[in-house]
Amino acid sequence: MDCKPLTFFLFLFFISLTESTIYPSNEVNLLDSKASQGELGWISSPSHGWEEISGVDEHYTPIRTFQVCNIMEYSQNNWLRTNWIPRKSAQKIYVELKFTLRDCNSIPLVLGTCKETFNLHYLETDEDQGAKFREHQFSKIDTIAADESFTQSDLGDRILKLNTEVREVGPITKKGFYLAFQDVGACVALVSVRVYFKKCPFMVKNLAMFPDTVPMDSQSLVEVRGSCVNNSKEEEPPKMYCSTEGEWLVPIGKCLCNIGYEEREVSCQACRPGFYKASSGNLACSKCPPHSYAHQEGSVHCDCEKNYFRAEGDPASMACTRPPSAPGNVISVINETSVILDWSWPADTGGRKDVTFNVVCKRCWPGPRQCEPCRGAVRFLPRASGLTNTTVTVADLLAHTNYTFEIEAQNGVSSLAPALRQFAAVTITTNQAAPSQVTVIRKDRTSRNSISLSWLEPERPNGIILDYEVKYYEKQEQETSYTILRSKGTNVTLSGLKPDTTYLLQIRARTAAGYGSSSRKFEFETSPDSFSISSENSQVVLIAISSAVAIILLTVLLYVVIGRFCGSSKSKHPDEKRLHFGNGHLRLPGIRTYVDPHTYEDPSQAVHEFAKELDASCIAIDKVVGAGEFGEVCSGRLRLPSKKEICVAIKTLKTGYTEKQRRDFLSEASIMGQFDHPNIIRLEGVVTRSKPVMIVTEYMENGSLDSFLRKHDAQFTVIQLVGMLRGIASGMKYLSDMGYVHRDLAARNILVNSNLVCKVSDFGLSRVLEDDPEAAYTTRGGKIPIRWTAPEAIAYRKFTSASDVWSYGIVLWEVMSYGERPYWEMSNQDVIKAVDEGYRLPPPMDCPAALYQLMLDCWQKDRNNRPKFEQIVSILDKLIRNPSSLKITANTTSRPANLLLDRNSTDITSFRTMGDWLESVRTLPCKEAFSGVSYSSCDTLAKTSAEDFKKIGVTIVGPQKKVVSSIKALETHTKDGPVPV
Ligand code: ACK
Repeated sequence: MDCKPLTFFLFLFFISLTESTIYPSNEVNLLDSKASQGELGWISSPSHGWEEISGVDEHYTPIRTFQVCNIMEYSQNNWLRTNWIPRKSAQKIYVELKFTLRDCNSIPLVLGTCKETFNLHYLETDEDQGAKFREHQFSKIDTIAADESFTQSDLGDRILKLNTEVREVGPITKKGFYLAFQDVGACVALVSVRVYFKKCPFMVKNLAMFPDTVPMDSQSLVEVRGSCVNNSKEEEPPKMYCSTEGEWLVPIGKCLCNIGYEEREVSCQACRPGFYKASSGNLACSKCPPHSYAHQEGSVHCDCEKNYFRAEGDPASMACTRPPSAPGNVISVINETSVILDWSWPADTGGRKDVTFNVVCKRCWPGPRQCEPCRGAVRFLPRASGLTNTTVTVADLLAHTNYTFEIEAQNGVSSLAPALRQFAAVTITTNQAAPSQVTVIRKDRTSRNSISLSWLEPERPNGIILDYEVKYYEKQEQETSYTILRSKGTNVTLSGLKPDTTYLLQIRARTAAGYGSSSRKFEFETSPDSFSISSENSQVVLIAISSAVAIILLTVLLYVVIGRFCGSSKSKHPDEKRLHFGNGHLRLPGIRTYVDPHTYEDPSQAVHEFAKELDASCIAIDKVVGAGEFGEVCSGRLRLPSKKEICVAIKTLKTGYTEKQRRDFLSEASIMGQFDHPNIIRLEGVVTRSKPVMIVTEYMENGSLDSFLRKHDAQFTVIQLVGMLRGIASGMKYLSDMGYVHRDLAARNILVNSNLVCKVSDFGLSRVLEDDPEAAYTTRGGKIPIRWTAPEAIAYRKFTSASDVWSYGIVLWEVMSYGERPYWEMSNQDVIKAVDEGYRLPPPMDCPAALYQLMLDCWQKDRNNRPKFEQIVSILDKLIRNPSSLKITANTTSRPANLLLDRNSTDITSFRTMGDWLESVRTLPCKEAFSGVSYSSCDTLAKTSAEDFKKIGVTIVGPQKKVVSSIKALETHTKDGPVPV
């Protein structure tokens, strides 16, 4: 029977069953029969055995198959040998056979011996042996049986079952090999033969590249080191194992993308512009944070925009930041020598949270850049720098001193941008403050009846210490009765004490600002009374006592004689004034001192201590006479129960006042209420318990002295004027004795009553700063009535009774010139400059030389050389008693006399007579009158430029004109006779 039709069928069915020819990536084909387009050219032996048949698959791709079906004959041994297959790098090969096999039972009338298997053989050789084929050289790999065979009915159903068998062969050591298929009587169609070996294919794992790797033939794995992809680096050496099955196993270690690169599709790619990557790792690149940029690819960081910075330690992911703006709204609350500074958070923190504040303290003087860092023990609470809160307390400043505080907000980038740093500044002037405590007291000597003590000045005197108050009492008396001593020095002897007694003692210092707090109580004991006389030494003791008595008597006698001889009525300790108090009350009258209401914790307590509370129903307001800083000033009447009605001036506090305004307003009463003198305006009382709050004083019919004099120009006799001046000096003496420094003594602050009695007025703590329209801000920030103020008070706020004396000299000038404005229209700056250079106001017209001399004495640069008020009073008294002394005038020409006098070249004190004075002035060359500007004649002075006038401190047009006109007058009068100065 011809078997061709059968093979035909086999083939027909076969093609429809062809599988896809996509192989796993880890399989490398050495032979694939399906891939062959033409004849395979395998050797078939015998030639009528295996037969090569061509066909097409479902895609019409030609394929080659071999089949054999010699089942009708006995003893079949048909061989089919492949071509030589190079081994390449294979160690173990795989043979995949696809075939169909006919079920012997399904074939009717089989004549031979039908088989359902065939054999697979191989032969290794180093070279192709061509057509030479010898069966015995081949080694059998296996007998191949079909898993699925087909029957005739399958053919009818057109279903053929394709078998796939795979056999491993190895290790192969020679360069190539052959495969051979031995048929021993089966009906088989070899549809495809594929020979391949396995490998672990190239792979990128964890950014490491692993090359193609052929596994070992044995069971062992091949360890393969990976290499990092471009732009990455090993974090841990990357490795993998290649299994015999061509699979990568157990990846270990990894590579990380370099900084500036991110992992993208198993490679490391540069960050795009606008992105950065600061650390290696497999993170993605990040977008540049605010206020930064990265123009380049592969950026490892973003640069900050202009004026933005990154502090050390700022992460690259943080926005660039800038220094904060200045703190705002600085508020200072001054309490004597401490100040609480408070400010608000800067409007712009620069984008950071680490904002802190630094406070710099500078002590300032007038003039440009006249500040220097605060030295000494200025204390900042909690500290000066690194403040996290918006407040600081600065303590232990000097009293009456100008300070500037610079508050800078800082953040982490401030140090990188010094040019952008900003600060807020506040200038303050400390108040006067009482001295600090006396802390060190030493016992120098003790006897039965006395103790000598000395002590150290308080650490912070806060001014000139006027005296010390020493208070002592017997310990057992429990302070019900005590004695007070005053001492100008820092030592004292307590005498008249009881022997063998314990005393307690406290000391406190006093300045113009009042008393400081008392020292702690020190305990001292007098020596015991050891003079008990025994019988055997009574004689010795008697002699000793008689000698002692004799010595004492002699001493007393000497003291009296010397005292008489010197004509001195002074006590042994002129500085000490002793007051005795019993049950806490004043026993003997002594010197009272002014108490600064500020030293009271509660200022309203001070008002009620020094001022009487009046019932508003006792006051009748008549009319408004003027306006003050706090409200209207009215005239009216006060009728107290069982007292005569009197005229009063009533100062009111306008409604809507703040607590501070109320305090400041009433502080005037607290001060005025402490004074009792005919030349000090008398306080009648205050109304604080009903509104409006009022201060009631005696009524002064003629109002303030300056306007009164202007109203009555040239209407008084010199004696009348001197009488007024004497009153003012007397009032001022009283104030200075009380330890009160007025600071704003000026004719406008003197009131005149109907009897022409002048009284000093205008007290109060803030008045000098706020109330006086004449007060001007100095460069140091304080407000000072420049024209009336002594240079040292302007320059460094040294306000003392001596500076009040300077002001008194100006009042003297105002009085003698009938209310002329001191220094006319010169600017404050020019006044300061001129006075500093030694120029002084000239004598007013018709001013008695003695009074002008007194003015000049009051205007001595060295305040120690100025007369005391006590001396002024006595000089004026002498002038009043001797009116002829007032006849010598300092000039005789008409007013105004506008030239300032140079004290260096014109000494008025040398003019004993009017003739002297006139002669001196007549011969005084202009260049001497104007030191610093050289003039050959008064002619040229009249033509002098403004620039030259500046040199002598005259800068504004008004005074310059006046000066020039006076110079012209000077020329004229020099020729004619009388000379204005
Ligand atoms: O120059 P005068 O009339 O006098 O205008 C002012 C005004 O009030 C504002 O201070 C006047 N004045 C102040 N105190 C008194 C007083 N005790 N007696 C009379 N007038 C006074 C001052």
